[in-house]
Amino acid sequence: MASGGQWQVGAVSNAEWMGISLNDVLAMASPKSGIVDIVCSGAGNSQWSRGLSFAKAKDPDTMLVWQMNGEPLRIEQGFPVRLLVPGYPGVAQVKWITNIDLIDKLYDGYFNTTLYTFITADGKNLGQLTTMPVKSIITSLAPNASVKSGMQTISGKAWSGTGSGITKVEVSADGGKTWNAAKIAQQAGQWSWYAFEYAWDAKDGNAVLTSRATDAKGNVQPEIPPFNKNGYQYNGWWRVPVTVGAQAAAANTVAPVSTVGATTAANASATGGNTVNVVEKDFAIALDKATVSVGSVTFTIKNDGPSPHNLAFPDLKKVSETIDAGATTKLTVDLKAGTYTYICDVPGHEQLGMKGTLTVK
Ligand SMILES: [Cu+2]
Repeated sequence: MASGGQWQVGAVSNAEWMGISLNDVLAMASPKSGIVDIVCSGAGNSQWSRGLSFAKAKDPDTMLVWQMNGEPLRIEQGFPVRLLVPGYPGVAQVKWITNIDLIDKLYDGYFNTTLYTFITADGKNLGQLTTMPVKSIITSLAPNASVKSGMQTISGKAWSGTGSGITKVEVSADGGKTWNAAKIAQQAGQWSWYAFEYAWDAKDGNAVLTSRATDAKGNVQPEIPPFNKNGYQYNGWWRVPVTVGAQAAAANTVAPVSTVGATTAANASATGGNTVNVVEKDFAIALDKATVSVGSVTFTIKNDGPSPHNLAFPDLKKVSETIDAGATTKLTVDLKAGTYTYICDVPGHEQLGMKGTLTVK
């Protein structure tokens, strides 16, 4: 698991800001030619500074702001003045600004070169996070919801860090095999999120709802984006499996899973030698045994999908190393009696259905 906040499907908000174009402030300093980055420093608990390209700094929509939604910024929001870089991730929005330096090379600070960078599966650093990719999610239904059959409105939000605006949102009820145009119901400018709606005629049975947004630059939300180790800027299709109509009642009768292993003396007489073969695919995990004996259990995990996966037992804080596509690895866990959930720990994958349960007795 990557360290830091576990954002799951992410976090986004919209607000109305008051401030001044950073460009107008920079112009007062009469910058010399050859400026590459500006470095904004903030008065946090520890020294915080992050570089921003001079080009983005001069974008008229990049601002120094002191009000949000008509109120002065609160301390935790960056009072008295913070940076607002539309379309960029939170790390670019430096709070409590104390000074701005203009430099003639790329800034080599920790938050530009080490953290908040894209790291490939084999450890290569592809550089800092900048523009957020086009993304959408369905918000009107949670995964595994039960719904009545018939016409209903599916709704959600779409946005793009390019600031070009969202031109199209499509909704699929079959996990992405076929797509239908959704209606843009509301937006508040090209940097805002766009609310979308889709009138769905739900038929009895199982369905997998998902959405796909396209921005005015022609970027289309991918099914699975390129992997990076910290899961930054994940924008793959958000899948919402639902049960429709008569089958919904039956689906509801599945008992909730207990995830707490009972503490017993049974461990002292652990049988050992348990092995479980695991196959991970997009987007499912299969174990060849649903039940194992108490004691040391070794999982042989094969990744049969096109992207990296992990096997994780969140209740135990046990996570396998990252398993690249086509690779096999082992994970040994000491298990007490109980029922355990297992998931893929790569951001978003558990939500995509990569989870299950294992009984130990
Ligand atoms: Cu996975």
